[in-house]
Amino acid sequence: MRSLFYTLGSPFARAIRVLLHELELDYGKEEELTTPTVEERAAVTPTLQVPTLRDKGTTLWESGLIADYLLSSYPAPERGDPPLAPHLARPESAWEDRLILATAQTLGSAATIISQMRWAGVAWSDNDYLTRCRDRLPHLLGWLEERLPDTGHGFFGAHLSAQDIFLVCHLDFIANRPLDLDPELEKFPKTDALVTRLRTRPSFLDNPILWWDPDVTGYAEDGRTPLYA
Ligand SMILES: N[C@@H](CCC(=O)N[C@@H](CS)C(=O)NCC(=O)O)C(=O)O
Repeated sequence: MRSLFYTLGSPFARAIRVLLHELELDYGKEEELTTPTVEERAAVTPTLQVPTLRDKGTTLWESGLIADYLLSSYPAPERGDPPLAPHLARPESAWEDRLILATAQTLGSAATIISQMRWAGVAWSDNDYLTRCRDRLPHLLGWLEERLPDTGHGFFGAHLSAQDIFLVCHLDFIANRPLDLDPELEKFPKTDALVTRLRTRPSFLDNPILWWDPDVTGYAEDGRTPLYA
């Protein structure tokens, strides 16, 4: 049985959940509400991180590799507007496509490091390394913006790419955490339009990113509205 280990808040895991939805693949939801112990995580993956996928007797971690595995192993349905691209990278631009994904993932790492440290009591503005992580954002977004063809399409033009999915998941994460981070998307109109479009796609609506701050104790019956003590 296929299963995915994830936390609700992880943007890396959300991208894999969106991709599984796009590929119309069922999976067991090993959802963690609290952080498991090191031993519990280590029993599943040496990275101690989510997402981790189990499929056909194999265990995989690192979200970009999981996306590559899923797109290489399962056919992309020719539904959706636009339909999902059948590969992680197009043969004619394999390295450029992989570089776009790696760059989106660097943006996700910068945001999640800032977030983890925020809850450990260190704001990005209090720490030189975290300030550098914050300073990466406009450079990464500027570079990615140049690779989008126009305000009506994602990185692959006529197809939805894993690159589109990861970038929007990382930007939605930033938008749903009180991290004092403003990606200033008005300066990146093609990226802004991509975020707006994907937010209404069924795979994104079915796997929402939830608002979270340390005082949130749970979510209302709608599964989205945060509850406070
Ligand atoms: N490079 C990893 C990053 C995954 C990651 O940072 N996951 C976070 C949640 S957003 C996590 O598990 N953090 C707990 C930890 O690092 O111990 C990937 O792409 O899967």
